[in-house]
Amino acid sequence: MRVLMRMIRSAAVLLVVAAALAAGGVAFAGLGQPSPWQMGFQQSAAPTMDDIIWFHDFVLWIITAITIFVLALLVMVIVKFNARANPTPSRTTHNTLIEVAWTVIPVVILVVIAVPSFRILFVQVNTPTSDITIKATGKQWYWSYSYPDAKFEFDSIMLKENERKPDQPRLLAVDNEMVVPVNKVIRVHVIGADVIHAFAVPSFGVKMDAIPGRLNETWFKATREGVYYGQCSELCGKDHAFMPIAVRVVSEQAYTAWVADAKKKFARDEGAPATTVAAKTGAMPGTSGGATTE
Ligand SMILES: [Cu+2]
Repeated sequence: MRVLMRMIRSAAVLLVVAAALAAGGVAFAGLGQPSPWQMGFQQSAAPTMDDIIWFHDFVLWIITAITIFVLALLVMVIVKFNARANPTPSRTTHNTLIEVAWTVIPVVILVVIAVPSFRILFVQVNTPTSDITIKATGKQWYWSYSYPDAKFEFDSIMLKENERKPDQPRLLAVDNEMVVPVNKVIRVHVIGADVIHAFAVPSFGVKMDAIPGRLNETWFKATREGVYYGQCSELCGKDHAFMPIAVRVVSEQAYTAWVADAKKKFARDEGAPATTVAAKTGAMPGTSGGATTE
């Protein structure tokens, strides 16, 4: 009995510590990038991610309640029905009421989880009328962004240690960020040029496979200006960890100015091949050429 009490006491202490850490995690969570000692998600900057965070917290409450309930039942069985406390066990084998209850209640719980889950899934899958379309192409090992309406395309390569400014995060900052205006629906067409990659930006709640020969679509609406980082999220070869995604969300005016600039900066001869950086990526850390597929 004393052992049991000690176990319950240490479980309670653990719960309090976990709750304190979880509450602190909200403060630790970075905007657009991970932060030291972060618990939970990165801060949301899009309605889709608000939904995901809400759903995560909602399911966490349900799981916690179920876990505590099952633990209480186990403790009850251990205490009340051990050989010493209950030397002559009952021979009962059926109880209709309990059997109906333990079938119906889990079904009700699953329905309660399924309804908001499907609602969020439908919102994610159906792109609303979009303001801008951008095509993100995953390549070994960098991303290319094409703005078909403005007719330019550019490559986005991770900055090496000596190229990075002090305020830019390691292994996430890139030379040319994808730029989008704030509060606009951005439709992202995602495709792979060589192997399967995945376009993922945690703060926007976006993750979509980039598959060669298949055009996938996702969308986001960034509601706060800033720089948001993501990473390729499909093992795609040896430099999988070195092809980050950086999205800069700016005001509408700043976006228009950037597009005008980018049209000149990324202008190219229509006859030239789509990508001209194959040689440049050869200089990535530890790269000596040779394709790896996953
Ligand atoms: Cu990749």
